[in-house]
Amino acid sequence: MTEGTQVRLDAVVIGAGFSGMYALYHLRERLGLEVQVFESSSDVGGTWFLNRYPGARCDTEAFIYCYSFSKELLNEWTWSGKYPEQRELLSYLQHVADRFDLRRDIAFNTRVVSAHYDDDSALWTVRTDTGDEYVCQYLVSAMGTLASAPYRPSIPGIEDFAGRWCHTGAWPQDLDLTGRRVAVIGTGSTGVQTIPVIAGQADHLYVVQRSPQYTVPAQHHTVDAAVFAEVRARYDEIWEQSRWSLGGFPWQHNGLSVFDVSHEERDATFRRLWEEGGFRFIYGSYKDLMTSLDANEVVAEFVRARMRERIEDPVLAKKLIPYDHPFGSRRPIVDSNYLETFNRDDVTLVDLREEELLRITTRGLLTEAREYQVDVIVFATGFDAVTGPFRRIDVTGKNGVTLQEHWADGASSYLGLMVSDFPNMFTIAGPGSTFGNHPVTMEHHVEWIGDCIAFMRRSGIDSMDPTADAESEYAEEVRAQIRSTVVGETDSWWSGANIPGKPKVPLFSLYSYRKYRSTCDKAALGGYERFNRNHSRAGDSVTADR
Ligand code: NA7
Repeated sequence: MTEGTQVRLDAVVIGAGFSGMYALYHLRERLGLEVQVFESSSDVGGTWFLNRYPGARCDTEAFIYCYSFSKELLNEWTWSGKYPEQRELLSYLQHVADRFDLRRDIAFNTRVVSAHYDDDSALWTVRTDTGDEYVCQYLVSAMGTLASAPYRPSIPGIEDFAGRWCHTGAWPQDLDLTGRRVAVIGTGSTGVQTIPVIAGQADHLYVVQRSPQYTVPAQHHTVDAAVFAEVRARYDEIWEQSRWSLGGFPWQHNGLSVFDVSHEERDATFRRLWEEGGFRFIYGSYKDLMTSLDANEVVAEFVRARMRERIEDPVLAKKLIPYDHPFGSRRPIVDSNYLETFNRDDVTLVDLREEELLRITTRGLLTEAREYQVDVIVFATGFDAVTGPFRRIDVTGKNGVTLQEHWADGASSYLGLMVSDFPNMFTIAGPGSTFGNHPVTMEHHVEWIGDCIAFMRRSGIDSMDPTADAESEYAEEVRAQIRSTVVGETDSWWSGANIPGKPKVPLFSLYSYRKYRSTCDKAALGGYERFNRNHSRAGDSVTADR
């Protein structure tokens, strides 16, 4: 295309990760729309294209961390083990792109810089950094919640550092850590994954910890093809269970309270789930783990005891085990060999609760206690979740109001799917959406969007956006849900608390995926009653419950 041209489309999708690829497939193949996807990276994959740090691996089991929409795809792809590595996931997504001929509608190395809604035409004008303009009726954000907005804290002195530094989410492919002195700042899911692997490469590793975290062992292992054959035979049941589960996984709690059973029985259940590893421990045990602080403390104590067993030095164990927040009140962490890494002589914990980090020097990190001389600083400091990806785009809705203005006091949307005054803009995993196994929750979002667009086309509706009341009532519902769980006021990226200055509001509904899903389905019943529906072609506008 010649630079500066304007193209008319039905839909623009931003991002070609898991959700953008499915959005393209669904809107193009199932609805017959003309769709264009923009992706700032040079290939598909999103999170799995960008996160290439040592040890990058999915912490959800492979057999349910994949698309379910195509039986053929499920039957032809075999995973190498329980948890797929970044490289394997990227190959899978590349295979999906080829198999469904998705690349022809994806513009790579192209960043969307603005999206403006025009009230009169009810159309969006999308501009890219190539200087081109695209006019479309539907705008779908599939930018993901994390990967496209890495966060690095501004620690004074970084510009003086003589070594190399990087963020885990933008890993330099030429960075060789063999024999180097390395500092990793951050012990969230990413830090916990990369620390054991970097420890095996570096001459000495300094782990800079601000807060200790609970961690559950992954119990990773390779998986025989025969096991996947069994899974394939049960896939209908597995997906159905996952779609109506607590978190998008095919396991359920046992329906009992922690206090309904004896200590021995409880301990046996926890030990069995601990051996199975990962999220089964969180989603497959007792019903009140996430809703009763007393029940949670019983589980937390079990986890602390298991963590203690893995650390040889009791003084170190005290620093690495959390006591100040409920188990599961921050995003659960699944690890392979994390705590054992601290038993090595060439790994040192720098506990920021004991020695404040003052600055970065030319030679490394200066704390209140001493200077740590390093060659490389790795920032495993997370992401500006959910709203971060939108900061790089000028999104302007009805009456010239920008999304940043709309979200100035905290991000909100209706169902995590649509924003009041931003008609026909759909946000996959937007603020207030559910938190769970992403491929499962994302497929539901895409299909909900597809159903909504199909409804609009059937009904001659040009544009739709949720009413302000629907959006604010939904936000209150999400807040109430959070208050009814053990998450409460615990700070983390789930509420935006990890980003200085970001308004603290729940960015996810953390209650139950099953409940969230039926709430979305109900919102569509009866002709999307809580949405403003604009029939401009017929000159007829319906403003719902305002
Ligand atoms: P997280 O979970 O946000 O973890 C970031 C880590 O970085 C965490 O340990 C933070 O400490 C630490 N951090 C952040 N800022 C600082 C400063 N200024 N000084 C020291 N330490 C700091 O990000 P991840 O990448 O690990 O995981 C994000 C998600 O990706 C994960 O949940 C999965 O869904 C995939 P804190 O605990 O806040 O004290």
